[in-house]
Amino acid sequence: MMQHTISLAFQRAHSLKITKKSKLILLSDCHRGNNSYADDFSHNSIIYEHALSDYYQNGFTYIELGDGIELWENNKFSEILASHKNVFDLLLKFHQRKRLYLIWGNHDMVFKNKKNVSKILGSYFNKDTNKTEPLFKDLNYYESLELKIKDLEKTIFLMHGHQADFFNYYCWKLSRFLVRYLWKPLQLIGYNDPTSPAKNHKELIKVEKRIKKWIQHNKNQMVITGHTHRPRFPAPNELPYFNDGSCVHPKSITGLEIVALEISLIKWETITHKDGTVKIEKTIIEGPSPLSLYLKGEK
Ligand SMILES: [Mn+2]
Repeated sequence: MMQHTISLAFQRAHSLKITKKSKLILLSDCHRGNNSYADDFSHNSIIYEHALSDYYQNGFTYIELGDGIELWENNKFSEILASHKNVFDLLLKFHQRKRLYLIWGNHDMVFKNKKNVSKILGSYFNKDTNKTEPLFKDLNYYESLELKIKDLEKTIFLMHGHQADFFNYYCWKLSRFLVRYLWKPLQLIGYNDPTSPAKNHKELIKVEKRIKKWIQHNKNQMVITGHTHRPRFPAPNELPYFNDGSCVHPKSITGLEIVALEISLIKWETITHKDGTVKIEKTIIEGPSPLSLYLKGEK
């Protein structure tokens, strides 16, 4: 059944042409919250903001593979916006320069409905001026994207990944209810949500297996997702399933960069130097590997 759900996401994918000159950064699973005890993003927000501003200055296009905004634990976007204003200002700059592509995940699945996108993100109430002011105007939210490279038949398919996760795709409203009223309070005393692949290893393996099975049945289609929070970077002879990890690792964020048609898995973290200074630094964990290695063979 989930094989069909993945296929639907593939059919509905919005296509995006990329060239040798394109510079893309793929991040996901930020789960930006309201800075409360349950806001998993807040401890990494400084690292994230630095990385994002570096990508902005270097001309990158930002693609977020879902679960960017934590709308399960929070009812009010205004509180999330106020908690992470600098980050949203940066995202707005990407949007204004047409370098922002957002994909919805299970935690922000309300954006599947276009009306909710403009209702929640289109404007905000500015307390300083006492007026409602525009925010993300004409913003699109996608279920999936397909990156197309000139002269290459094969493409790269991007989605959040909960399309391979029955409970989190079809029962997301029940999941949201349980997170809000059961798992969030239980998180305080150390219990983790058993239905979340990000918090449960068995669920994670099941999701990865279903995506790999879909790849096998779909002519070795290259797929990039988030959702499980586990970074994946296959060797060219393995099934082409990539995962960008998340922005809520305990002390770092991970992502996938595509530059000059090569892909790398990168990590941004704070590093303490011998003289006691702390710096935010980027390391390349895997790659860069030419995309063409993963896009070989018949279509
Ligand atoms: Mn997710």
